[in-house]
Amino acid sequence: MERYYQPEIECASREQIKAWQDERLVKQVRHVWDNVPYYRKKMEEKGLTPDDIKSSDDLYKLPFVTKADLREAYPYGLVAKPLKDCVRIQSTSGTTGKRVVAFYTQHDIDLWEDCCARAIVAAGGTNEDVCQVSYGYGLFTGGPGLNGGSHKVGCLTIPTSSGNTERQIMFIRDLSATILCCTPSYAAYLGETMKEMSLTPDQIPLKAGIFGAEAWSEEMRQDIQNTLGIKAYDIYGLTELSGPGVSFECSAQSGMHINEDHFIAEIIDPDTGEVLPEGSKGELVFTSITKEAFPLLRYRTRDICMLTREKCSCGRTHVKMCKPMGRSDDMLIIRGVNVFPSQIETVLLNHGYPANYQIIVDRVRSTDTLDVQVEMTPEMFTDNLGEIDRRQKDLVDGLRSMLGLAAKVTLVAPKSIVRSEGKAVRVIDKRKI
Ligand code: DLL
Repeated sequence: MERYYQPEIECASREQIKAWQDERLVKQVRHVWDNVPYYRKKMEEKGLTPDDIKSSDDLYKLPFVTKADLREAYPYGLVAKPLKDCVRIQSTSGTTGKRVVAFYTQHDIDLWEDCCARAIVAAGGTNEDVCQVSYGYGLFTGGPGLNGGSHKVGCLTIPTSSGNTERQIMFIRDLSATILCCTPSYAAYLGETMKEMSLTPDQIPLKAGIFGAEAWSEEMRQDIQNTLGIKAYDIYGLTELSGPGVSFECSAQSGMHINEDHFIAEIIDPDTGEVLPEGSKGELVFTSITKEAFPLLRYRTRDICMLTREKCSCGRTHVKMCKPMGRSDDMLIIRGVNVFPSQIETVLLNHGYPANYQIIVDRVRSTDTLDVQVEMTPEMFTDNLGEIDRRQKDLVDGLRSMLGLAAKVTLVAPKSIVRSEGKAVRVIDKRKI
């Protein structure tokens, strides 16, 4: 039987959800107008006052907020509460520029942890479970968010944080952890290591995993489920909006329910900014309607996605988003062709390779090159050059039909691609350097 953390919210009628959104949006717009000069200025530039926003139907009138806006406002420019009311910051890794710093009141943390608790219960978690949180703790939101959610559910929480794989496995086994929270790439690595230790799925106490923070394919889900003997659930979120738990998967494992009592989702055309009808593929935009310290109106995530309100077998009524198909800013343009790393991953996994790969893009004599380095499994590993050649050609064909592009494929020895304990580094684009 499906269980819920907050059934009256998670299974509320669509009318009720709309009523919450209408009321909270109006209040939120007033809150930022009164407290954040940055928002007031942006609204004034569009000729808007809070009176123009009477319900969520008026959302489209508001200006977008982008990561560039956040960087410009760094560090305190978008904080909507006096600092005496703020109790925490979290931050992104800032690999592509200045870090984004998000602020929380105690109330914000409380609601964020509720969202994570919903995800844990949706994955079957109860107070009888032992939940190992192997996301990084600290500035990254993964560890703190799921740690808080796990406490709320009443699980016995093991805050291992990321890294130290031997110790992770020791705790899973010694303390009989039943739920594992980490990035999918780290889950795959843990699975691979346990397999090497000759542990079969029935010797691993885990029953569910809550994996997110990076893109992962259906094929990778099957792989992880099989090696660890668990059900693997997706979870999505971003620092700017709170962290993990903006949306999460249920027993249907077919898309993630967005916590619509806290976030209003839209899909827009990334080029024109126009709102697209339900079911269209486009850029996800979120408005946080309950955040006190760091509210964002129409924040452009850059994640490419689709939404569906089709009835879900789990009984939840909140809109579902598909797995993000890539990021508008992570999309590679190679010889004029749009390529998402997730498409390459699908080809590799469909051909029986593990999700250990690296995509290297370069420019040689004004022509873009795409080199995909893929690890062989120990079973495939051979010094028969003819066999390796055949396998490489197979992948080149698979990639050509998926991408419409010629790629170079290099098969490498098992374990030769560096493993990540957090988000995996899949793409090295040497053209930017
Ligand atoms: O990654 C928050 C998080 C932690 C989510 C733990 C889930 C689990 P950021 O570091 O700010 O926050 O990165 C946010 O990561 O815009 C997506 O591009 C990507 N992302 C997050 N979850 C998923 C997912 C955390 N399930 C950015 N699938 C987002 C695909 C994801 N991409």
